[in-house]
Formats: sequence, C-alpha cells, structure tokens
Amino acid sequence: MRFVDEATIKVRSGKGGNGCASLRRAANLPKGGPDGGDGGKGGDVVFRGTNVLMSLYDFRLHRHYFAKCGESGMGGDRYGKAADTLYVDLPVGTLIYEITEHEDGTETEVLLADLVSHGTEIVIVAGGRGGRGNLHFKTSVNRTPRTAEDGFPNEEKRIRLELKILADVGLLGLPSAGKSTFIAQVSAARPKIAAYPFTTLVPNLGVIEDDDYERMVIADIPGLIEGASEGRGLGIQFLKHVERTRFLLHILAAEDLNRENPIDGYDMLNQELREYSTELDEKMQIKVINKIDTLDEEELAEIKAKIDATGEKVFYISALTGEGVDELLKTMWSQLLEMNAKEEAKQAE
Ligand SMILES: Nc1nc2c(ncn2[C@@H]2O[C@H](COP(=O)(O)OP(=O)(O)OP(=O)(O)O)[C@@H](O)[C@H]2O)c(=O)[nH]1
Ligand SMILES: [Mg+2]
Repeated sequence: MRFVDEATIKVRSGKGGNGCASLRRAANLPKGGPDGGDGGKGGDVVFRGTNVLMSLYDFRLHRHYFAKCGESGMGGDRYGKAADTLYVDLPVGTLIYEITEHEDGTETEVLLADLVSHGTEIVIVAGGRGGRGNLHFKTSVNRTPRTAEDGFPNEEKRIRLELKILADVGLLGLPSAGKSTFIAQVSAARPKIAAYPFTTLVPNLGVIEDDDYERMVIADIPGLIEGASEGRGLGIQFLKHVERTRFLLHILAAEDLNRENPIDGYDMLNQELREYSTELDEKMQIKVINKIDTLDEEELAEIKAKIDATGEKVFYISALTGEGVDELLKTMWSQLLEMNAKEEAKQAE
C-alpha cells in the first residue's frame, strides 16, 4: 500500500539518580545522623498525538529520542533533581510498534499504542526511579547507615512508527477524465499527466490546507473502466483505497458525455461501485464535468440545461485552466468540515 509513511527510531528513558550516603557533620554535632538525599527520577519519553503534523518525514532524519538522567542526591538532606519528560509529538493516527530483535537475527514487533487523537499521551519508556539516600536506612540498630541505593535503570526501545494516511476525498473517473490534472491544479502534488489512458498507475495524494490549518487529503487513483468491479483494467485493488474516504469526487470529461442525456455519464462507474460494495455505492458523491474549456458557450449551456432539468447538482470545471475550481473547492471544504463535525460528535457519544 502506498499510503503508508514509516520510520524507525530509538527511544531511551533516563536512569534514576543515585541516592546519597552522607553523615551529618557539624562542629556542634559530632555524631550526626544520615543526611544523604534521594536521587531524582530519570526522564520519561512520552509520545503525544498532534494534528499539526501529518508526516513521519522528520523521524526518518532524527532517529534518537533520549531523555536525561535524574540527578544524584546530596548530603544535607538534598534531593537530586528529577529529569524533564521528553515529549515527542507524532501525527494523530500513528501506530507505535516495539521491535524486538532475537538471537537468531529475526525481529518481531508488537503494537504498543495507536495515537488516536490530538493530545493523547503515552509513556513509551519510563525513567528509572531515583535511589534512596541513606537517611531512609536508619534503624534502631543502625543509626548511622553508610549505604544508599543506586538509581534504578532506564529503558530503551526500538520503535517503528507507521502512519496510514486516510484520504478524505477519492477521485473517481474514467481514464483521462482529468483526475491527476485536478489534483495538480489544487495541491502541490505533481502526478504524471498525459493524454493516454492509465497514466496513473499508483494512487497519488494531494493535500490542501485552509487558513485554519484544516487539511483535506485527496486521493487520485487510476482510472476505472467498465468491469472494474470484476477486476478489469486496474480495477478492484484501487477501489479499496477510496473505501475509507469521506466522499467521492466523480469526474466526467466533456468528451465522454452523452450529449442527449449528459447525466447518464455517471451511471456506468456507479454501477461498478454498486457491484463492488454497498459502502462505496452509498458514499456521498460530488459530480463534476471537466474540460469545459473544450466546449463553446452554446454547448455548455445546452448540457447545463439538460442536467438542471434532472435536478442533479453538478459542478462544471476546467482542471486545466482552473475555471470553476474555486467554487467546487468551497463546496468540498464545507462538505468535509460538516462530515468531520458529525463524525466527531458521533465519537464523543
Ligand atoms: N482541455 C483540457 N484538457 C484536460 C483537462 N483536464 C485534463 N486534461 C487533459 O486530459 C488528459 C488526461 O489527463 P489526466 O489528468 O492525466 O487524466 P486522469 O484522469 O488522471 O487519467 P488516468 O490517470 O489515465 O486515469 C491530459 O492530456 C490532460 O492534459 C481540462 O480541464 N481541459
Ligand atoms: Mg491520472
């Protein structure tokens, strides 16, 4: 699957500081008792979910996350300082696996956690407890203990991070409908675009951000043809990619329109969706007619009139020139934000 971002990192907590063995010494206290303080706790490494990040790219560059050790206790009842927690911010949706290496060289991994929401915190490796100073070891028999505890050990783990990027919008259309051109028009993605069918062979993701840092991820998938649900063309494997999107953008190129009944142009692929899964069939769709720059005004007016008569809402764009794209994007944003809000409300219940 292409929508997976991965990185392997090493995390290490801090050792606990050593306890101190010290006896009180003062001119007026010739036989002072123990006054060695405890060592401070070593730092934890805490993973924290954030929706500000969306890629694991940084974690492929910066691979080591080590917290500091606790400070040692000191005489005069002074405690060692605990080390700060090391927070590591990860994109929401990151799966955290611990890798274990075995003696025979093989590796296995277990899932430790799934950072499901913004603000979720998980202690991945805990800092060692500080050792107790000798002031804790005073008993009726031994009033001047000279022993103190060492700090407790730290932990180290190898962690594999995996982020499944969920696309919000799936592009649906015949080969050469202009799906990749659309994604190039609205995002920084630069997929291959060409005048022959099946230019796109693997899905591309385009990401758009609005002024409030909300993100919309659009998946450009290979064109679908009749029989896709039975595996024709590049078919079925890519339908899976759009199964978990919020909605579909169904793009029809002007040249593929039946001028008598233009709205029928969407039926064929919708039939494929229906045969593939009811979930996809029921997914909300925004219908788009692309390449309006190739139509003259009269032709476009005629198509619009016929579509309006059916009561269907269709957007008319040119992915190439950008005409009509802003209006479409506005609708996509409000659709997405509305659906996200509904989903959040549902999850909160
Ligand atoms: N005139 C015009 N040409 C367009 C427009 N959008 C796309 N094209 C052209 O149509 C051809 C196919 O565009 P692509 O974006 O590669 O189409 P696709 O839907 O991604 O095709 P596949 O990846 O093969 O499924 C290219 O030659 C584009 O330049 C448009 O709005 N107007
Ligand atoms: Mg393409």
